[in-house]
Amino acid sequence: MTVESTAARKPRRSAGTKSTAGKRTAAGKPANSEPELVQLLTPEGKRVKNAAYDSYVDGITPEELRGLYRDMVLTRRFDAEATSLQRQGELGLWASLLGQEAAQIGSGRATREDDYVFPTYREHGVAWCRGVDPTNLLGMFRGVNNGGWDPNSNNFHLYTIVIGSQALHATGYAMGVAKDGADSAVIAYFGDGASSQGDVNEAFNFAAVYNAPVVFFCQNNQWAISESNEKQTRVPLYQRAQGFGFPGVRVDGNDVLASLAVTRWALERARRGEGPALIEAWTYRMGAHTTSDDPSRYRVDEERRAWEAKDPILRLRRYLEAANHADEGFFAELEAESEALGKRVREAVRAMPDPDHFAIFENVYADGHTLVDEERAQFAAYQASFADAEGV
Ligand SMILES: Cc1ncc(C[n+]2csc(CCOP(=O)(O)OP(=O)(O)O)c2C)c(N)n1
Ligand SMILES: [Mg+2]
Repeated sequence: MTVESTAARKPRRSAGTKSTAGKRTAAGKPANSEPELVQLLTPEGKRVKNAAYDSYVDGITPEELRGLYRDMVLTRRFDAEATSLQRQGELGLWASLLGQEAAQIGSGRATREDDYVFPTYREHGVAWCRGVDPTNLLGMFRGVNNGGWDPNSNNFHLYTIVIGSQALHATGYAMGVAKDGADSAVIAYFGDGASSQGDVNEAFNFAAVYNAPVVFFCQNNQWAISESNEKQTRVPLYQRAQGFGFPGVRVDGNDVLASLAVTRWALERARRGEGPALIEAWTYRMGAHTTSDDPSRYRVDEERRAWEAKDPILRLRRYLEAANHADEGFFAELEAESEALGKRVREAVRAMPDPDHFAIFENVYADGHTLVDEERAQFAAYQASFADAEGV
């Protein structure tokens, strides 16, 4: 549903489950009870114990923790630059990841080089972890290419706009991985809104029945454009997995350490042949859906403010400082690195050449196709007609 169709409605006040208060779910729990949220770092930056997931991050070094912090800061900086570039008319559109850095960096850093990632369109942090140059993410949003990178160079598939379809691609790919006898895993990213798509539910079922080594990583950022997640589901999303026959976990998606631990758990069990898992990363889209959206038309500021207090970057910084894992020099250097990244991104975007008119016909079929040849010829004739007009 688009923003236009909901604009007349009153903004809702919170993301609770008030309408079902007092009722009980099929599982027998009160519908308004808080589902268990895996958290290793509180918003205040305190490390809390978790018997089930601590072992996945036990050996993490101060250097690795600083690395996660650096990843999140640089990703946020890149994202802010891209938003500004859109406002300056350099990009046609941008889908910001602001607020979702921990979910993406934690899960992205859990992947192994030979794993394969199927993103949606907002996974700039995961792309960063996979080694995709951030400037490559911008070509499609500038309208100068149809993707921007070779998916097989980093095992990071192209951005997918058709909501939820990549869950099926990932599952099919994972079934192939299993048939090859490889021990790599696949991870599919999608949103809370996508969870309502048939494709995602079909993917869940195929993955379960074929025991495919795929992790479904749902970033529940509370909104699907202007539609709140109350409109997507009557049960917490992670509980859907149970009905398909695989485990589901809700993780604090603003906690990078917890996101890393839970994704490692899910990927490792997939690699061992134990099948799919669903991770619901509980997070918040701090910005607009895209630069074409105006969230003030459908949500209230106090909701955003409540999530600001749970900022993923701030909480890791508090932890690093309290544990003496990072000094002023580290933060100053990172600031300089962010500035340099911003400059590089701005310069790269402005220097992007316009595409060759005929590039659209490439990469449709591996070996070409007569229909595409025909269309190319028609397009060439159309282009040539302008040359005639100019000559008159
Ligand atoms: C099949 C399909 N239906 C509708 C759309 C229009 N659309 C684009 S983004 C979006 C909302 C997606 O929300 P969610 O899955 O929560 O992801 P988020 O944008 O919040 O990351 C919709 C409905 C689309 N791109 N594809
Ligand atoms: Mg969403």
